Amino acid sequence: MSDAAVHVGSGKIRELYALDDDRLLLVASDRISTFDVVLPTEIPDKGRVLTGLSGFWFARTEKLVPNHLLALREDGRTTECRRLEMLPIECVVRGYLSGSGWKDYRSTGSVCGHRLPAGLLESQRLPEPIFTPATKATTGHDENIDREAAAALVGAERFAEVEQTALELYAFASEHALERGIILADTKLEFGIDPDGALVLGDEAFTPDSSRFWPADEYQAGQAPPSYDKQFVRDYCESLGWDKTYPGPELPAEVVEGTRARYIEAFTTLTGIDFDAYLDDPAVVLG
Ligand code: Q0Z
Repeated sequence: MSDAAVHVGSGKIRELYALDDDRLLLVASDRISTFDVVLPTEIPDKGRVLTGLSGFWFARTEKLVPNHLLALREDGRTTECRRLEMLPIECVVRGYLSGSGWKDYRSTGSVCGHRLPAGLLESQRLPEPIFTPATKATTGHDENIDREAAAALVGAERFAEVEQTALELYAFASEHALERGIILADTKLEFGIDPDGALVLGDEAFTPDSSRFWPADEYQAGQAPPSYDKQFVRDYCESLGWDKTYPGPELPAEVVEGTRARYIEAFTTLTGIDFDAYLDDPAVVLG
């Protein structure tokens, strides 16, 4: 990384640096979280898999919406990006009923103001994908909000634009994934505005950390599907009887190796690109 880069933000998994007034570096670590706790053991190459996947999706969706990607660095885990004015909402699209969407549906019959048919099961595919914005919580969990609340935060015109764009992006990526045996149950997108006022896709895109990936061949409505990437970690943590509060447990080598293999399998399955080719030259995902 450039010596001049100034650290400007930390997520649980990623770090953000400013290169100059117009450019940021987004660095994906190999940290992994489960049940909202970052574990003390890393998954080698996880940050490279997620960076490569985001780059792949950015390159393939740039006709739908411009994005912040400027370049992938040789380390495979660092994205150079345009610095944007980020919108103050998380742009979630759900094609299936899971997580907070399922919880909200069970208690109210609606998700973010979308009235849904009665009798839906956990994990069931929705009649059509829905845009379910959330506020960005500085601590704790994002809070689902309805379209009126989201429009109040970004303006009615911008709201209509991000809703339409997020639904188009989800349709594209979920169809691509399903053709390769992966259900993209839902996803969280973040958008910003460039100096010309144009909407730009930022952050990460359609990674297993920003989306629920489910193996299509094991999918069944009415049960919580296994996570494509984190199931070994969850199963191991459940087997310990850990109370899911900090600190989390160390992972044994076989759980680390199995999980690493799943991340790399997701990369290869979705991109059709050999992961070693990505390590050799990260720009292969942009072609
Ligand atoms: C992304 C985040 C991370 C902590 C700000 N292109 C952009 N322009 C302006 N701001 C951002 C971006 Cl991506 C931006 N985040 C999320 C990422 C660590 C927080 F790596 N915050």
